[in-house]
Amino acid sequence: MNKAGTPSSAQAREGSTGTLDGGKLLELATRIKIWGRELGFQQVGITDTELASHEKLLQKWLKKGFHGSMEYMQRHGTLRSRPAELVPGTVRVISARMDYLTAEAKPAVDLMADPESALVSRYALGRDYHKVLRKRLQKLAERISDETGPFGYRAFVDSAPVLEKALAEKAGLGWIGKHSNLLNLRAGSWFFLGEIYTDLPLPMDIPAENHCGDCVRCLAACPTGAIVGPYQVDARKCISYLTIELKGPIPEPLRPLMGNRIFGCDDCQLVCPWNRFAKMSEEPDFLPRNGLDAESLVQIFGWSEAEFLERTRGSAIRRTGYTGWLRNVAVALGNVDLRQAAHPESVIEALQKRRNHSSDLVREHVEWALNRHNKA
Ligand code: B12
Ligand code: SF4
Ligand code: SF4
Repeated sequence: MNKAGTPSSAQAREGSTGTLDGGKLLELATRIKIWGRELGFQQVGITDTELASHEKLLQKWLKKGFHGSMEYMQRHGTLRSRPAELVPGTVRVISARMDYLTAEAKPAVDLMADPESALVSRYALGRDYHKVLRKRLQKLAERISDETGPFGYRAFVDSAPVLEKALAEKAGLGWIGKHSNLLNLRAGSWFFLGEIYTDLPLPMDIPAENHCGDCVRCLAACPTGAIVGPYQVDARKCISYLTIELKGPIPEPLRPLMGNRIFGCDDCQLVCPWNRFAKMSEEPDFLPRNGLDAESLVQIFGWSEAEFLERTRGSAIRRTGYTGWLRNVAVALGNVDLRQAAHPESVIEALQKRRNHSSDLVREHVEWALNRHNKA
């Protein structure tokens, strides 16, 4: 999800307060957490920059090629695992999480049971989280500087080479589960992460403990077997990667396993027992937009590029691009079981209408889908 280039766009101020004593820093850390909640974060924690063990695991992951075509995951060398190399002077990281599941969205399980409907992952139904969290982190940094005077900081939300989950785990926000998402004892895993790198030597929080125990539900539930071992996701098999990050054709053996998941995937989180404790977000920005939680595949396959751009304005879905979107929907249409479909003829018609699309990518996926229905 991170298309980070250089860490340039975050607001920055050089210099530091320098003279805060231990008592004042403790008081400041407490207030930062209160301000964070006032700004809509459910939890804020603080940690240092030491990530040596995670660095090794990241390197192993890269060596196995699990990042696939996400070249940005290896582009930055050790910057991702060494915060002070990315932003010189950083000694602490303020990590924050924000819940995104809303009660208003049509439940994912209902959409899964109806293969003619489009299943968009929960995180992408509302406004693009990068923008939402980044703005709030910026406000948090401004509140800190109102109190302390100018200090060195940079705010990130999946916008630079940052090991967000490892930092959040160390800052006590939750543990990295076997599905590799961060999850929390009282809040499950339906939340985003963002962080502020700072030169303020704030007191640190206690890292969260792992509570996965013997559970392997997420590994068993993954439709494509992308969780190749506990804590290890081979992104090349992950539906989230296939529908969002991958720009070319989706490998054919994986297509039938994708069902109606057209943007991202939530299966490993849906089965996680800790998500029973997930709290609903009251953040208006995360409310489903433009009916994206309840569209039919046939309907959205008919969208023109202008409609696609209109309906996904301000949404993370823009990331996949119009042809990527059509590619994904074509696969989902190919996966509809026509014997159980309420409108089997409209599925075939929709695909046939796209047979001559100008993009090779779209045409190839449409042919594949028609082939599955013996209509090629
Ligand atoms: C690349 C990426 C992806 C890739 C790869 C996923 C991955 N696991 O790395 C793809 C496209 C598949 C993806 C998918 C999703 N992503 Co994503 N993604 C990222 C990104 C940009 C980097 C993650 C990263 O550093 N990967 C590198 C690998 C090495 O990390 P890792 O798999 O977590 O491995 C760690 C541990 O598992 C452990 N480990 C690794 N191997 C081993 C082996 C053993 C034996 C052990 C014990 C431990 C261990 O150490 C590693 C280092 O800490 C982050 C944002 C960021 N900058 O951090 C968002 C981020 C992780 N994604 C996020 C989300 C929401 C998702 C999806 C849920 C979206 C969706 N619904 O489709 C899915 C979830 C899929 C999944 N099960 O991971 C959120 C997660 C929030 C949370 N609660 O954790 C993040 C943090 C973005 C954000 N700012 O909120 N994502
Ligand atoms: S997001 Fe879906 S495909 Fe990816 S690891 Fe989780 S269950 Fe598997
Ligand atoms: S499903 Fe089970 S193993 Fe997977 S993250 Fe949740 S608790 Fe851990």
